[in-house]
Amino acid sequence: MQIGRTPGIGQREITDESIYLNRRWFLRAGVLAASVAATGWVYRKFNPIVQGGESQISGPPPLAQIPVVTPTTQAAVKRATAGFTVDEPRTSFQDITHYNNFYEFSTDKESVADAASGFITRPWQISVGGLCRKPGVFDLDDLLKIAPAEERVYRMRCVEAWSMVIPWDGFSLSNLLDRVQPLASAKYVAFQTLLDPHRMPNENSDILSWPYVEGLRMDEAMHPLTILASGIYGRQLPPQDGAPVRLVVPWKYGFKGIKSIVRIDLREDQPPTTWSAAGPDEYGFYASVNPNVDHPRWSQARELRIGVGYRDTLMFNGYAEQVASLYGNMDLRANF
Ligand SMILES: Nc1nc2c(c(=O)[nH]1)N[C@H]1C(S)=C(S)[C@@H](COP(=O)(O)O)O[C@H]1N2
Ligand SMILES: [Mo]
Repeated sequence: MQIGRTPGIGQREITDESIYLNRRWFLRAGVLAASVAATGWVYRKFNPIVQGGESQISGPPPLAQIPVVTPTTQAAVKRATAGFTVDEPRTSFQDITHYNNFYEFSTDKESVADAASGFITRPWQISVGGLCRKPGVFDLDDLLKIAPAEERVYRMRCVEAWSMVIPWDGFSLSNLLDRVQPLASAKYVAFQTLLDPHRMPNENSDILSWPYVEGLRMDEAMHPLTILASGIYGRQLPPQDGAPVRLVVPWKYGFKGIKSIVRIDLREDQPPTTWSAAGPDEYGFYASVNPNVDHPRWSQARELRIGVGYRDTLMFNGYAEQVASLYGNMDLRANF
């Protein structure tokens, strides 16, 4: 790891989703204006061979079919996608893929990449079941087709007080959950990593109990910020980062982001989680990033941003605006 190194990737390369969206709306508004002002001219200019009759090349849709862009719809889009990207330098691909926690392979962060390099993740299946109308076993390729992958640039804050900014590719977990049609009795979602000591050598040890398991409350699981990630920087997720599919919940400590998922279950009761079973006084079920609630052995007020330096930790890791309402009447100290 190169702590304190100047960030390899500068501000210039950060795409601000809100700018992107505004640009898209602007382009649509432009099409609208052009079709009002000069429909015939625009299309004749770009499709010069089309001269009357039934065109093979379709012209502009009738005005009535073009959604009218109002300030209200722009605001709705902004609200829905708030938090999908962050205006902070992205951690380098090298650091994201060579400073990892994945205890099934190694407890030494800088050795995980090597230890996991031969991990084969095809074929791969994920079973989704429990309290739902349409349980199923998904082949990886079918699962990845449930929704198009989007880039989500999230802060990642490990409970150990280091952090990164990672451009994930993935889609909201809600897409998958909607597909299996949860029953009203489903209040929690449980996740499980592969159990295969031949392929995950540390599963032969008892440093943790295996398989690694995690869980979310249903509303947390359905929140648009919660994603299943299958890529980083537009490339397939490397084994050390949780190939082929892992969970990312950006307002919670990194250990909630369970890797190499094989099973998802909807249930009525709060599921057990690996780290809170290993250290119930140190790691809670909720594990929302909170600078005001220290870990028993260290402060959570600050963090080391890998490749950048120390900085203050933000409430809900900077996603308070999006998620604080999920915890309106909860004591965050008791439910750490
Ligand atoms: N199955 C599994 N998932 C896991 C872990 C693990 O050891 N096993 N470590 C967690 C921890 S503590 C963190 S901080 C993140 C690290 O993700 P990264 O290595 O991709 O940065 O993965 C989480 N998911
Ligand atoms: Mo972590």
